[in-house]
Amino acid sequence: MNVQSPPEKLTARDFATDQEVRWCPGCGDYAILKGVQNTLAQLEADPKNTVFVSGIGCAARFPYYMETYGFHTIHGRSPAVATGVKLANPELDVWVVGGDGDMLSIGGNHTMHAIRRNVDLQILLFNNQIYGLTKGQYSPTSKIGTKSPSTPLGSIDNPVSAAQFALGVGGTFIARSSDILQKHLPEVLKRAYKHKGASFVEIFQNCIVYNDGAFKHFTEKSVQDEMQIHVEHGEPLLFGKDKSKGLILNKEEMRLEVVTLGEDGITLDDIAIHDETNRGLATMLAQMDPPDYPVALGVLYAEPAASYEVSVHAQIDQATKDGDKADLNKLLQRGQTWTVE
Ligand SMILES: Cc1ncc(C[n+]2csc(CCOP(=O)(O)OP(=O)(O)O)c2C)c(N)n1
Ligand code: SF4
Repeated sequence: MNVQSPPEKLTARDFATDQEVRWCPGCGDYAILKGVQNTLAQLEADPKNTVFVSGIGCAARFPYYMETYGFHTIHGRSPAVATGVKLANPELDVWVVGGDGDMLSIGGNHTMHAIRRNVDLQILLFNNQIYGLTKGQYSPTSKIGTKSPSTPLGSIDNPVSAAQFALGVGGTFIARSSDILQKHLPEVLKRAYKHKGASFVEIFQNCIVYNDGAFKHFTEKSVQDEMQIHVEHGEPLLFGKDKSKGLILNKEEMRLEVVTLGEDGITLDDIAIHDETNRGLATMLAQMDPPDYPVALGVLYAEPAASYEVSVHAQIDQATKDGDKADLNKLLQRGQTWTVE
């Protein structure tokens, strides 16, 4: 008698390839790679059904290191390739990985359309506020004043906020985490994976060589309690050591305000509750910046909506059922043609 043993559970290591990882020692990308591999193991994902698609950049080397299918495509075009993969094979889990330059500069247009169409992809944007691979030019997320080889006097462009961009183009899932939050990141990625539609996750990532410490004002241990707020649906927006601070909604000015519990008669009842289905609240959270506000991390916004590939296939099925048999000759002869004499 043949006794079938249950399939072995995969571990994070099973999602790692034998490729030599070519990131600088200490790069935040290593921690994100580990976080993604852990997440896939926890989700019991099937490597045969998983695809990583990337453009060009340091972050975009990601598919080489994942023991799954993968495409290393061209700069800024990964959302287009990933959309094609998902449309052709809707049963695949498709992840898109890229840097802030790849996804918001040359690829901004492609990222916008994947998000607004709500293609069922997990889009991971590694934001290091710089171009890493091409040696440290400023990027569309760089802060004003960033001195780089392409801005020796300091950049003068207003930076784009990745999360606000995704919210603005109608994204149905927008979340944020950081390379050093090894527990938080997999939780956010799991939520992204489960969301049907485009899940956009901005991951703050330290480029130790060209922009070291870009996020230390909210990620360093000494300040993280005061400068980070981890939002959770249905929970009060509390932060700080001992959760002694919170956010209230100033309804007259339509903005969030930082308060301290116990001061000026503020109690827990005054604190705003996070509602991840409220796009307005998510936008206010995405706008917050130190030193006046903490940085909001976690799922800022999530809303169920029809996923693009489902709608496309439903439309094709319907048209096939309802329509006449496709006849190319009839189409060509239908009259709207002319002859140049
Ligand atoms: C069409 C085209 N233009 C420019 C480049 C050069 N290039 C390669 S990666 C890159 C930017 C990388 O920065 P980012 O996307 O932020 O990723 P990181 O390297 O920081 O992870 C640029 C400009 C290219 N490869 N192709
Ligand atoms: S240049 Fe920066 S982003 Fe690229 S591998 Fe090195 S540390 Fe990482």
